Amino acid sequence: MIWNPSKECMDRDTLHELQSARLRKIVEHVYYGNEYYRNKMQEVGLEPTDINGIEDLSKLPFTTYEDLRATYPFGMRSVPLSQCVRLQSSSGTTGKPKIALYTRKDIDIWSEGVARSMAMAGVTNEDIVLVSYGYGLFTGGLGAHYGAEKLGALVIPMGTGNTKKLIDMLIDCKATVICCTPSYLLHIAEELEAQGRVGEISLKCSINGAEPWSDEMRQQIEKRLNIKAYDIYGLTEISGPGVATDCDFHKGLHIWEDHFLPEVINPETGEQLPEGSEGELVITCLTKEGQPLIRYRTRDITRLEYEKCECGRTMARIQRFKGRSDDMLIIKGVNVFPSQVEAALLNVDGVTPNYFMTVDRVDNSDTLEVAVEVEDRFFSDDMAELERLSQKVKAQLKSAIGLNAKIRLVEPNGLEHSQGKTVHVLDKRKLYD
Ligand code: DLL
Repeated sequence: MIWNPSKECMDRDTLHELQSARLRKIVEHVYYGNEYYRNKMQEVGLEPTDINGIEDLSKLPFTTYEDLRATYPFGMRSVPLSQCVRLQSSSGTTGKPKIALYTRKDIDIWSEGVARSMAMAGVTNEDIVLVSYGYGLFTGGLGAHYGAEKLGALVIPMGTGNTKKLIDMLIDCKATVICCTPSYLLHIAEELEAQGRVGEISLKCSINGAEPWSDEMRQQIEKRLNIKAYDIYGLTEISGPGVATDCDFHKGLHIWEDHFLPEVINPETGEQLPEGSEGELVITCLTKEGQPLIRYRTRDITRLEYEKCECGRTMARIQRFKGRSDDMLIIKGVNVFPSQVEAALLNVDGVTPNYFMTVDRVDNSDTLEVAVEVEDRFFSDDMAELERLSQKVKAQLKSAIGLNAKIRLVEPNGLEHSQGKTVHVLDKRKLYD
């Protein structure tokens, strides 16, 4: 089903006119509403009147995570806080999280994007949608929740953390749609298989995202649960889930271009690349009020396909992600920067900040092991002493990155100390096709 055909199937010339008009308006909005943006534009000698349409997009400076950090917590907003009704956030490189602020209209736009995405997967007001993304600061739970409610579906705000209870709710309440990360859904499938209860579910489809996954993983989910699985993409800074989703044809994720203007750049030079090239996805918010970002560098590497899709939609399609242009890892759906691990270790007396992370996927569940060097003066044969140190490191990491890591203490200087760039991460998962 197409939720908003007049927009989703718009002819591209009309779409470009709409995007140009919206770009002019949003540039004016941030210029007069946000001092930081005004300064950034003035530094490159730009006035809002220099932007006539999308052909002028590349004149505008990029927005990066560093800008969010420099203005933390509220300095990227373009309206007074009294007009904002929601804050969400996700992790940043060290210390400061990325914050997103929303007005009531922004929540509506966000919900519209998710509603379009869910409708694309065939969700209607007849459906019972179990949301098992995290609720709270993470955008997954509330984003999927509001989108499903907008469609009029019955929402079960399950959240994460209790697979046994989830399975009972899934079966007893006859949920027809499940929203969660793809790796968690495979874990649920395994549990259902172990309990011999796959035949008892009423699911018809799943809407999975928040982490990279391969086509092979989609096929596995579909086969094991006998459902259709759809890919949903988004990021906190731009709003959350529902920036783009794939349709029945699975030939890329349609991005809602009337709200989010995409371009692809060379991550090294920042140069805008011609249509169809692979590079870093950059998104400009065209309609947001609270904290619209201009030319935000997502760090996600992909390619855009502009040809009209067999489903009838004209909106460009994001092709399978090929990786990131920074070192962010997504472990159990949680964004983790290696630098956060280093910063956390600096808070523990007895270990050095040298570490080595090994990420793997065992039985469809992500695992993280962190090897940490014990300082010379703390190294001993006393196992109880070392166990206490290990627990301290574990707790510190849990509070820094929100994950339970397996800690492996190694002897002083037991890890590689490179003269050049030390490699701190081994990711054994096969995340990208
Ligand atoms: O992960 C928002 C979201 C929630 C999307 C639920 C989909 C479902 P962040 O925590 O800010 O937001 O992480 C954003 O996650 O830049 C990508 O690198 C990655 N990501 C999100 N969805 C996908 C996907 C949410 N479908 C970062 N495929 C993004 C691959 C994805 N990567």
